[in-house]
Amino acid sequence: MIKLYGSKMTSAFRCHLLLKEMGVPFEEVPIDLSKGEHKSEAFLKLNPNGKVPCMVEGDFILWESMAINRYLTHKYQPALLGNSPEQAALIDQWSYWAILSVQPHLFNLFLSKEAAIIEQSKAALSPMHQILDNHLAGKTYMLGDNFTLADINVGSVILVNMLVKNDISAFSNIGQWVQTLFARPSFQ
Ligand SMILES: N[C@@H](CCC(=O)N[C@@H](CS)C(=O)NCC(=O)O)C(=O)O
Repeated sequence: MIKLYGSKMTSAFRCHLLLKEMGVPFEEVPIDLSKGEHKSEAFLKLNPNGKVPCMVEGDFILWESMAINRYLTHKYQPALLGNSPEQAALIDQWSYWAILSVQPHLFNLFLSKEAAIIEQSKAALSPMHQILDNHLAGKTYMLGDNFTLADINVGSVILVNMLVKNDISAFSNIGQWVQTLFARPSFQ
């Protein structure tokens, strides 16, 4: 049985979403960050970075949420990686974009109390949301008609806007896509 360390309120969220989407059974191992459980000796043996998520399947240990999601998809539902090398590459492109370019600014909105940092992050996010909104025009999902791992990986980042109460209602294509995602049992 797969063990997933980290709660849904962390970067483990996208791994939870994917496992639910694929219907793969797993055990959620809560790691209380407020109690420093991610820095415990036992957890550092699994992930020396002291961060969640971490996945353990048998004697295979994997950390970094995007790597975990790619592994799980490849193993359990490769159709979610699209139907060509090009589609798989586009899934990677959007996944890296979301976690490397977008997420740091959303984390700033979540963690920072400094008005200047918050304003800078909001200003940086706006053109990125515009890029995504333009991309989603006329599409149901990130890659077109079919739901793929890109929807989970990018969706899990974009939904942080709701958590930090960053208004993205001006981006109507993103809004429509988010509603489509929310209709899926895994996202519910
Ligand atoms: N790039 C990593 C980020 C992991 C990460 O930053 N996790 C946070 C929770 S969202 C964490 O464990 N923070 C604890 C710490 O940094 O001490 C991933 O996507 O897995």
